[in-house]
Amino acid sequence: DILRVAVIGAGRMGVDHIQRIHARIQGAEVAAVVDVDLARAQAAIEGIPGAVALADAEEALNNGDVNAVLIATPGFLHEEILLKALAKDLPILCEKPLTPDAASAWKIVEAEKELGHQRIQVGFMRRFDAEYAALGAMIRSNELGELLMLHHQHRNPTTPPGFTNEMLINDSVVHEFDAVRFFTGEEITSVQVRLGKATRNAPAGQHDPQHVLIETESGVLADVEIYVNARFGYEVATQASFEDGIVNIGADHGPYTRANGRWGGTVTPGFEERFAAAYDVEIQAWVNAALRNGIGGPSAWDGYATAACCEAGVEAQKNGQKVPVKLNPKPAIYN
Ligand code: ISE
Repeated sequence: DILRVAVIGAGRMGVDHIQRIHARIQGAEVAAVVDVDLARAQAAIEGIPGAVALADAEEALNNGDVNAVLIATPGFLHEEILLKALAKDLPILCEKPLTPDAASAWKIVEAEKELGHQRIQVGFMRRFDAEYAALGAMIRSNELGELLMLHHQHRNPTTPPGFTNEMLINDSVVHEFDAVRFFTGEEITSVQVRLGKATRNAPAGQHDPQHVLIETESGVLADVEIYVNARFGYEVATQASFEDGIVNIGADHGPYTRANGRWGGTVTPGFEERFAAAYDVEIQAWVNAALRNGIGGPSAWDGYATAACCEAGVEAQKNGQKVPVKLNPKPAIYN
């Protein structure tokens, strides 16, 4: 059996996944690439035998050669494609965010509930990063006692054109919402955002950096520095404070070199490089599970719960208050 994947969206992440599926993933091939800009879709299938370039997602879903979908369009376009792909009962890998707000994400959860089984895996790739997985295991083992606090740094060198102030929450901090839920195994109960002194390097309309304070059901506090025009490169790191110790992940990585009067390593340029291995493991897990009619990672419920956090976060950006996160009851298919 083989997954014949239609990749919807030939932007930065779509192209990265197309290359990954073509070169490294077992059990899957790129069957179609869709982009509103057909030339971009054509460029993306170059060197991939048997793949077609299309300008319309529906055409790809109706193509008899396609039996799975990877959605890599901007988040606000996900809902429509998700509903169409679910109606065809296709395995779906949907890049984050599932959708940008709770009401639209809940529609997706309801459609999947109606279908009666899980078909959507959401692209929270950090769960597949080796250090994230190791910290998750330490938390669950209780070897350092209870986890008390999480401190996250999330820094990007720059943002693409059209990256709005809301997208600092919806596209960037959405990863920390998922990470906090993944680490604690709890839902998030409130989000607060503080806007402090801003960099001169942010484009008009974006306040950067921002400080986000997250609280979970048991009272674990997690703070996030989201800083998306940090210039120097890309960094995603976490420090976890336990009753009996402190654990750091993600900040620096070898090789560290001493030479010519200097010591140190190299700065990672972007998320594709930082999470290259995690993306490979993520997509392979999806393919393996999809071939057995399941999902191999975060679910539409995780997409919905984080969308509710994003909605609270965007409100909190505006009013500076601690905004509660309210979730609908979890449907049984997610237990
Ligand atoms: C981007 O969309 C991602 O998903 C990256 O992981 C994140 O670091 C970045 O801030 C987002 O814009």
